[in-house]
Amino acid sequence: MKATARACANQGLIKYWGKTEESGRLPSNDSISVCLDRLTTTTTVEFSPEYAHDTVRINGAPAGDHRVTRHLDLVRAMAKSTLKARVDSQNGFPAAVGFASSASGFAALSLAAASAIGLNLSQVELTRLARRGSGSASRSIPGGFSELKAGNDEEAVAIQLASPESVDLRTVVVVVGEAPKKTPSSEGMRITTETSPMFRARLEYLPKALDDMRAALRSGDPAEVARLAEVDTLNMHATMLTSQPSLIYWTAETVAVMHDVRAMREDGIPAYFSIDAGQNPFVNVPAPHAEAARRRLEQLPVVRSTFLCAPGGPTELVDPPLF
Ligand code: 2P0
Repeated sequence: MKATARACANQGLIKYWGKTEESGRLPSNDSISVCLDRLTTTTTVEFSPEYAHDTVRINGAPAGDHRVTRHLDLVRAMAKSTLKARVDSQNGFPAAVGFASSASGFAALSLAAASAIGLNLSQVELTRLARRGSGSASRSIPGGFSELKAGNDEEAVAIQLASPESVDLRTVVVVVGEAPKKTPSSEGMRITTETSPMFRARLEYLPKALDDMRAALRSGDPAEVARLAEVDTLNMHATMLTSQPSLIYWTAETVAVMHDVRAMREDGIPAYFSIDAGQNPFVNVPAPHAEAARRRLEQLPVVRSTFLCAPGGPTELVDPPLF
């Protein structure tokens, strides 16, 4: 009863920030993202009567991660099983890049655990399970460019909107710092929804932003996808900045990259920034300009390293197992 799955992390293009219900991780708004092919997590899960309790190792180190155990409880309840599990999870990118891996982590865990315990879930059912581990994980299941719907537990599922190959977009992942964010996403979302006077305005703005992004994906226009993601980044961060207490995920280095990306555009490179809940920006750019954008970013003194990513595929079962 062992299975191994690999999932990509994803970048919010029209971002998810706010829940209508905490325990089921029901998002306040539809969100759209792109999977990042070089930011992957591989996870092996084995259920066995020989295990007296769950054990979890992440990147080789024991992890007392209650979120993982709670997720295993969901899978056991679905399968009507009481078997305990061993979970080993390995990120395919250096921990030092400072990216939270909850999206790729819970996507890989969901598929590996469901398969190991013998549940035969459809892709949509898997997106529902992954969402209950971490909202953004749901979007990593179908891969490519995907959308997580808002709504109740039945409705809040993810679907692929466009295949990885259908939009010629590249993402430069720009590492400017390695410290973990001070306010985790779940807590940050709660603070924003309860206190930001901009949050209601964001909910009013979102339907058109989502429609524009869906149209840009349908027409396969990478520069427009990148531009709309920058617009949405600033909108989401406006709600964070105006929360009480204020959530400022940017550092001076983040802002330096934002300004350089704007200067790049004046120099003819159609690059746009996108920032999730952290200090490290993404720079989205049509594929033919990706190397030029990356070279320029690497010359900035604030930039520690970069990863050039293409759109990634769906979460899949893989071999060999990690143990
Ligand atoms: C996104 N983020 O759309 C946005 C942009 C962060 C900013 O999805 O509480 O870590 O586990 O459901 O999935 C972060 O949300 O939050 C996120 P939980 P998650 O990518």
